[in-house]
Amino acid sequence: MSKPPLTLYMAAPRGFCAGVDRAIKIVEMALEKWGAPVYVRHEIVHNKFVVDGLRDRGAVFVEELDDCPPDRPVIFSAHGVPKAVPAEAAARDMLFVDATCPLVSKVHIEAARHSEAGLQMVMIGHAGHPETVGTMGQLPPGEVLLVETAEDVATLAPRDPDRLAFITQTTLSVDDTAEVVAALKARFPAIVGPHKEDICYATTNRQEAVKAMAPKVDAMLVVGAPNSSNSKRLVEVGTRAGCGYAQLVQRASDIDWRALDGIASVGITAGASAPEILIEEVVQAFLERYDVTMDQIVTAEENVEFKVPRVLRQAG
Ligand code: 0CN
Ligand code: SF4
Repeated sequence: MSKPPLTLYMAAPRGFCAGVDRAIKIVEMALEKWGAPVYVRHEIVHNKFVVDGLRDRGAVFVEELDDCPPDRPVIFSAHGVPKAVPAEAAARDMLFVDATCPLVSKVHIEAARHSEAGLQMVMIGHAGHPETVGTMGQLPPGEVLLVETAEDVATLAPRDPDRLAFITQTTLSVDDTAEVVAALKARFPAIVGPHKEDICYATTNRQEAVKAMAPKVDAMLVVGAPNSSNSKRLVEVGTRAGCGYAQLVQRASDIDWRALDGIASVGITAGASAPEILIEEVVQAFLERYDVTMDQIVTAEENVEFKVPRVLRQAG
């Protein structure tokens, strides 16, 4: 039986960003330098495949510092940690390496700077997400007020409405965030914003590529994990940009082939924490079932790279 024809559009950029690449390298290099086990506080990046691979090599994933022995190295995940975490690790004399993405650290520094200037912070983010917990934890309780939606802005009760600044999680929807910022500016005209957006280049670029791709395809698959904020936003952006079927898949076995019955084109992208090998696995699954024509939707080129911390660059 001949295979049905299908055009596969690959979004570019997609997949790993510089912060994820660095964070994974940090765990790999720590395992090389100090041997197993190396402890990692929280999933180094939100991807089960990445985490399982590192666990096989001797990384131990825990949620809290209390779950780490005092005499083994501990790495903090790419999403960042509240200030109390490195402080506690230092107090216990633990060897720790911070894999917080430099673009998340940039937001931490911004928050501290605004706070020193006497401004109370409003953070736009998702409650309970580790990055939001980490960023809010840069300042004492009450100094950072959280808003998740434009509606939340109405209920904010700041100390002084004229002495406010806002910061955001790095992996939000660009369009939703613009709405929240507009609501903040409408209610608090004096509110101070970041010099350069807090939403990172990788989040922005992946959303742009999806917007360009969505109207061209019958269906869109986003390779990524259900706990990955930036990956979930890509599904939403795809749906809103007009794609009738947009789904998050962790790997090829998650694809609902019946839902794809009768389609002529599929767009594929991946969140910043999804490894290329899983994207290839998904493409391979299409090649097995369809007579595929490959195409690309390129909306940006990326050349960002971050160095690993010095302690890992020094010989062991
Ligand atoms: O999926 P991630 O590990 O994290 P979120 O998108 O949930 O924040 O991707 C890396 C992003 C960072 C920090
Ligand atoms: Fe850094 Fe953005 Fe990647 Fe998060 S998604 S690790 S903030 S570059």
